[in-house]
Amino acid sequence: MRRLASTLLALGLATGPAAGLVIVDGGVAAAHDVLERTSPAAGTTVDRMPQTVKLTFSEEPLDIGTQVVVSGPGGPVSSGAPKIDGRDVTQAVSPSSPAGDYTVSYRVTSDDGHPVTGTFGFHATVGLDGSTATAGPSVHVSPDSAGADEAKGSPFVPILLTIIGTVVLLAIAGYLLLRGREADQRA
Ligand SMILES: [Cu+2]
Repeated sequence: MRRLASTLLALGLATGPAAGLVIVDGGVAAAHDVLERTSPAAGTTVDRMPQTVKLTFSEEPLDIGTQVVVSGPGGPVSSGAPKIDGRDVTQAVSPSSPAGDYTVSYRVTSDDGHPVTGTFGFHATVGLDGSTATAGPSVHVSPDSAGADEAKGSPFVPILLTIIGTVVLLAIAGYLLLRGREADQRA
């Protein structure tokens, strides 16, 4: 009985804060600015390298610590600081940006104060410098880049974890109650 009680205590200590954290995290995630769309769109091929890369978020990001790094076959091509205009964050690129595969890594400050980061890729068939490249299977889009998926998936996992945690604790409480009754009957 004593061992069981200490097990329960350990379990409570382990799951309690985790469950609390999960609930807090779930609530906060709803206020997060989520990347809604980009131009060029993630994983697509554009005929011509655009002069700017645009990211549109679900809400207006704060004008703090905004970073958009556009990297092409020859390295980073971001030109100047990113501009926030409402929900849009625009990053200009160098006029000598070549054709090829591009990766865009961004970091904005959500209006709830949290950083929102991610990466996406696209392919430019013709560069701003006039060079050309062939789109192949080399356009990589990282799985965490799709902001929409993140928004859909995140609320369910915390809820599921909370349910599992509650069920486990109820089962242990029920077991302890039964054990207590048996002990009473024996006494
Ligand atoms: Cu947040």
